[in-house]
Amino acid sequence: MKQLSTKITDTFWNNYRRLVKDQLIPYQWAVINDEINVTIQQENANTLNASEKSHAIQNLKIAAGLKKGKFYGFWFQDSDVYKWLEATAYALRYAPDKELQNKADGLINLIANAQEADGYLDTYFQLESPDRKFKHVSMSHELYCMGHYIEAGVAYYQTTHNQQALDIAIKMANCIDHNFGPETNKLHGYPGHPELELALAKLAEVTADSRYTDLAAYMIDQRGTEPNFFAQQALERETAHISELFNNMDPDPRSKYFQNQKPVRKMDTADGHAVRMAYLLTGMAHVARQNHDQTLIKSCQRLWQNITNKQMYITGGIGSTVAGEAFTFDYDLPNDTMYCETCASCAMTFFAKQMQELEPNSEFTDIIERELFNGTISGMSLDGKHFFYVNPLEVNPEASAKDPTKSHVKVQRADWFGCACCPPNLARLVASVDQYLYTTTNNTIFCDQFISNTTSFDNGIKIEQTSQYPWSGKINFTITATQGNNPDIAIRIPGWSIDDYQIKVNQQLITPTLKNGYWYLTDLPNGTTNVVLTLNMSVRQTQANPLVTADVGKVAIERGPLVYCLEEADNGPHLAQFSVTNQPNFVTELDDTDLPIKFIKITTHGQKINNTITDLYSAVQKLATPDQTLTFIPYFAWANRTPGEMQVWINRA
Ligand code: FUB
Ligand code: ZN
Repeated sequence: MKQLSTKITDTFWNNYRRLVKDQLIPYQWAVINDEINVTIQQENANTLNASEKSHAIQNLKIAAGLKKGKFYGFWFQDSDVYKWLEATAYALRYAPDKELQNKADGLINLIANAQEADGYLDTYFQLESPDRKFKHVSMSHELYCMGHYIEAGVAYYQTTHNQQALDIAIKMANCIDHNFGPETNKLHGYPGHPELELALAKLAEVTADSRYTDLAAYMIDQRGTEPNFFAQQALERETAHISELFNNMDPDPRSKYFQNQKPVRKMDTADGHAVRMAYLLTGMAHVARQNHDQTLIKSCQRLWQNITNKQMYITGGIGSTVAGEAFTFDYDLPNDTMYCETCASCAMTFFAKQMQELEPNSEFTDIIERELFNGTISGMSLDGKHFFYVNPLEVNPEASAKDPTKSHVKVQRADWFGCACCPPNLARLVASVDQYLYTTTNNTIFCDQFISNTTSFDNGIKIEQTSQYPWSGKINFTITATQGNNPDIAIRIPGWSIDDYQIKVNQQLITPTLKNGYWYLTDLPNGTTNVVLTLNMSVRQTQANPLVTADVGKVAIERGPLVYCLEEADNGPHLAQFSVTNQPNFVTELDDTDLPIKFIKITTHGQKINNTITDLYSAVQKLATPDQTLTFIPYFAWANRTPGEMQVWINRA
């Protein structure tokens, strides 16, 4: 069974999709074409200097022989262009735009001209280092960039039937297949930054050519084996005294950073660079499904459990440290030094979707919801013009300014970044959010997300979903069936409402039973069936496992799918001195400030330490904690007003 067409009618998501189409896509186009002056932010005090402009399209023009000049910018910047193209492909589905499509067609033509005859395309190596192609794959990002093109080419072809877009992708994949693989005359390598694997799995589906799945499967299993490919290439460089741009950034070849410490099937914990890990897992889950590979599925499940039960922030963020933008160890979830890259939350969404496709279960779609409504969209300002790379759960502006270990924790979103991976990643996710609403199997349609839409399926089923989600928990489903032999309709009951929800079918209250977190409507008759799901939208206080030292004695405030936070703009400074009382009286009301999105804020009475002490240390004494109104706003909406402190986890009185 297939989802044919989806029209999103949702106020909340249509606003984000409009921002992507009307702000982000044109803005990024101007950036990659060097048409506007933007302030390009350096990621943190220790990284490469920010570039002053993108030069990404110019690099392609030079590679295509249309311009003279040298390569400029981040060496994996081609991927920015490809992510722009992918986001555009999705946006054109909900907002057809001839002018934009013409731009994208022209870009594809340029990419085709920049691509070499054998299918290779990476402007850094073509322009700077043609004799070093595929010689330093741990850090070169050639396979990462080409993976991003393959994803974009597939998406653009699916939207517009532009054959050239797909042909470039096929030529590229064939080039990689020609160079990498188990045969003795090929490189026994795999990407330093996983991405290609998941792209090849997509290409295999659209071309119905299993060679691409085989190549992805080979790379997945070759990773972490001995003789270690990255170590071999490092030795070759050393022997030939070759030093490259990224030599001094290259971690140990067998390091967890690259997920190259052992074969993936032997991994029990998610380690290393968080985006790399989550992209790798996305590819693994997709390839495991294509190959019916049970042990690979088991590995995905094990690593899924490890991340979501022990290494994920309540916002859906992953990556506990800036050092290597990486996972650290179980339950290590510091709130003010973490990384939680926007890309990592996007990547977790991709991974969760692939897990859901393997075997539908609300544990996956609950996480997609957590990511969609919290850790991903926090990466963009409410006006769609500024972006976070790092998404903290606690911020003190003075610490960010003066503590070098917190220089990556920004208080305000940036115009753009030297390493601009995050904004276009978010753009492609938001523009393709319709792909996360349903999962179909042979006999069941799973309603995964509560985002108002009208969707038709290839067996004559039409589902119209309407709600004021995430503000209201009442969701209406109007299901129309015409062909008989109708599938089951399974509706997710979110984990946060599992103890209190109500379902009415054609106005009749029913007593539901759940399977894997879904309620099944069976024996669907032809005609129209109305289902109303009512979820419990009471404000929740959530605690973390006591092994999370950063959160001991603290609570987070949640309502529906949203995580809330305290901001200085509402509450004044020194948020660490605030606490929620034992019996808070939560009140929800519409925020009346003139921010571009209207949201529900939460207030309650709480306490704040009355700090009358002047000594740094003094004998213990009970400090007065007068009542104080606490105001919480949705986490995604923080940092849209005067910069100040922010905190998700708050003391319990
Ligand atoms: O290496 C390419 C991208 O740059 C990664 O995905 C991000 O984490 C950033 O390091
Ligand atoms: Zn990123």
